[in-house]
Amino acid sequence: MGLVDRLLSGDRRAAAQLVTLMEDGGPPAREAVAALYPHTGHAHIVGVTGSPGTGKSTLVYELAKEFRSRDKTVGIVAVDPTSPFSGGALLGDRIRMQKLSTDEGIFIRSMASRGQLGGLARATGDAIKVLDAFGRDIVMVETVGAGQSEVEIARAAHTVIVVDAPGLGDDIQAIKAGLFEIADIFVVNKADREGADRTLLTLRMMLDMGEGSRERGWRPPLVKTVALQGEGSALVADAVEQHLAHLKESGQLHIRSMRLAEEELRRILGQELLSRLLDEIREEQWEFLTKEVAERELDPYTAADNLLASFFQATAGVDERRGYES
Ligand SMILES: Nc1nc2c(ncn2[C@@H]2O[C@H](COP(=O)(O)OP(=O)(O)OP(=O)(O)O)[C@@H](O)[C@H]2O)c(=O)[nH]1
Ligand SMILES: [Mg+2]
Repeated sequence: MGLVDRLLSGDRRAAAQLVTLMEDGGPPAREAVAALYPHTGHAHIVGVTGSPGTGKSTLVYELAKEFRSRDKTVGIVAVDPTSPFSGGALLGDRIRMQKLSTDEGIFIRSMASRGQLGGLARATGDAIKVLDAFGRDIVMVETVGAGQSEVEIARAAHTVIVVDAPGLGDDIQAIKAGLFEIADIFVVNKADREGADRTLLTLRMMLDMGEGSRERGWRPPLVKTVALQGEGSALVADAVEQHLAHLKESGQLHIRSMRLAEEELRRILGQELLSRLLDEIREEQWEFLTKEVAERELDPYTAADNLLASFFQATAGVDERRGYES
């Protein structure tokens, strides 16, 4: 049986192998995506993002337990799970993950960020497809909300939870970086710490000023949690379910799916075009144009135009030849 068939029959090892395949990318990954894609589109994708160390992993762990108690199966993709900021958290993550992984209804996987152009967003998007096809009801994606590709990953979810916490210095600072706008649910974690109410108030004020709230008819709820004690995680799970219900009832689930499909298609098209174009350019031509630009003989836009023109000429030539053959 092939990997994808094994995945569809519920084989966890196949799921793990497929995620690895997605990390590696290339033609085998594309073939696998083509085979499993018709089986996706059923999971509720939940992005969990926020500044480093706010308690995202701890909350994801608690949410996973909560959803399991509601008879939902859970997949977790943690992107670059430990930032240098919270240092020792990795061990805690490992222990938590181990506890969870004895439950067949939970599948956890962390993604290595490989740093190639667009690679992380692609690999994570494809890993989510694996867990979706695997039949998980909910797929949570944890990413640190710093950097464009992480925000992009979080945005590619049906429901986005932004986790904030007191004691991160400037509260507004903590939720800048484009995070406020993408939140469907705000969690103020570490409510046991001083300053939690002030963090909550700041967020509420920003919401009242009409910032954020990306969809009509949905005001992002603010939920206080002490994830470390599991306090408030049921309320967050409620909010996640309410948001999905809202997306369905308002017809926005369809709109959002269309938007996500379009964004993914654009991203893939851009990468494909670029890599094919770079393949097509002859070494001498590349060196020549680089030198021209460096020496101010040619501006970079005109150089890029030249490259594009010769690329399309070359590919048009290929099509013509094909046309003659057939
Ligand atoms: N006091 C308190 N500490 C918490 C709470 N939730 C998490 N922590 C602690 O905060 C630290 C960071 O928690 P993580 O869950 O690893 O945070 P994270 O956002 O996943 O961190 P990164 O993935 O590294 O960005 C850990 O030491 C947790 O034990 C909470 O509700 N209260
Ligand atoms: Mg984490």
